[in-house]
Amino acid sequence: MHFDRIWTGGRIATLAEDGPALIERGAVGAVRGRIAFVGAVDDLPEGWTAAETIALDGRLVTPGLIDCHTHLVFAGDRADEFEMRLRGETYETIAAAGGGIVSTVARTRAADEATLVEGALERLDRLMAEGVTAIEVKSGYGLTLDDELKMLRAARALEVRRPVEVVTSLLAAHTIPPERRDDRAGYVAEIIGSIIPAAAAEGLADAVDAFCEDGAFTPAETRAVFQAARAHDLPVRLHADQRTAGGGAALAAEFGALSADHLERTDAQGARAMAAAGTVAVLLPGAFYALRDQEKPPVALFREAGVKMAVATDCNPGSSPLTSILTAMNMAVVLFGLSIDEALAGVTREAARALGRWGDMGSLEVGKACNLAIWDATRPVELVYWLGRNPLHARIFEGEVA
Ligand code: DI6
Ligand code: FE
Repeated sequence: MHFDRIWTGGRIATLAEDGPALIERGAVGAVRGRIAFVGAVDDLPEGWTAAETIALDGRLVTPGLIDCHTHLVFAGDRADEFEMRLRGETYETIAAAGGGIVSTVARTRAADEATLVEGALERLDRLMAEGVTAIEVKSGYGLTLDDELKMLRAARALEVRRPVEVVTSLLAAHTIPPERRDDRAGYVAEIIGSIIPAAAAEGLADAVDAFCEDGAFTPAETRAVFQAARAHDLPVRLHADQRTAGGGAALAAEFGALSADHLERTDAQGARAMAAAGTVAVLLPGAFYALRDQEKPPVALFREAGVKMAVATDCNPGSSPLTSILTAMNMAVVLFGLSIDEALAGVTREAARALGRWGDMGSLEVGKACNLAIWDATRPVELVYWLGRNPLHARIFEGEVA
C-alpha cells in the first residue's frame, strides 16, 4: 500500500459508530485526500510506503470538527443590542421595537456579495483555527429573492477561498421582512413560489431551514415552506422550541428533518418523534448563554429516547456572538450536562449526521474525506477543559496540511 501521506504514533479518536474510544499508537493514511488506513501502527499492511510520513508524537487526533449551525454571513453587528440586553431588555422587546434580526437584514441587504464574503472569512478563520473543517451556513438576513441568493453565493464562495467544506441552508423563513409585515401570506407564498425554486435551480441550497417561533413563523407557515422544500427534493432542518414551546420538534420530525435546533422547550413527545424520525438534536449553548435563558434543552429526554445530539456555535450577531467551537463544547458540558464524549461526538459524528453528510465525514474511517484535527493534547477532555485555550496543533483538509 502506498500513501500520499501518513500520520503515525498518535492516539486516534475515530468517532466511528461502535468503534474503540481511542486507538493507541495509531496511524491515519491518506490517498488522494481520502482515508485509506486507520488503525494501530502495528496493523499497517506489510511493506507500506508513503510519500510523506509525519510523526504524531503521541498527540490526540480527531476528525476535523464540524460546526453544523451557523449564520456566518451577515453585515454589521448588534453590539448596541447586547448593551440593551445587559440593561434588562429582552431579545423579544428589542425585536418588537424594530431591532433584532431585521436590523441585520437592513445592513445585509445594503452590502454586496464581496463585502459579505470578507466579513464571513474573518469569522471562518477563527473557527478553522480551532480545527473546524466543515461548516453549515444559513441565509436569512436577505429576505428578498435577490438578497437570499446573494447570501447563499457568499456562503458558497467561502469554500473557494478557504480549505473548508461548506453546507448551505436557505433560511428565507427567518422572519417576516419589515416591508411585508401586513402581508405575511404574500411573503410565505414568495418563499414557496419563487425563493425556494430559484435557490434549488441554481444549486445554492443544500437544505431548507425555518424559524418556527412566536414572532417568526407559525407551524402552518413552516409546514407550507417544508412542503415546497420537499417538492424540490431539498431536506429540511428547523429552529424549533427555542423561545416558546410550539411543537417545533414534532413538526420537524414529521418532515423527516435532518435536524431540529435549539430545543430548549421541547417535550417528551417531541423527543420521541425526533428519535423515530432520526432527526438530530442540534444544541446551541451559545444562544442559551447570551440570552441568559433559564430553560435547558431536555438532554435526559434525548438520551432516553435515543435522539442523537450535535453541538454548534449558532454564530450570529444577535443571539449567539460566538466564533469558538471549543467554547460551544465547553458550554455544552458545563451548562447542558453533556459528557465529554457526547460533546466531541456532537461536533464530529452527530454534526455530520445533522448535515446529511455522515457518509463522507464526521469519523475517521476508510473511504471518508481525510479531514483531521491534530491536538497538543492526549485526551478529549483537554479540548473542553480550558475556556479560551486552543490546543490545535495542525489541521488537515482532504489529506493536506491546511
Ligand atoms: N434563532 C437564532 O438563534 C438566530 N436565528 C434564529 O432563528 C438569531 C439570529 C439573530 O438574532 O440575528
Ligand atoms: Fe440559528
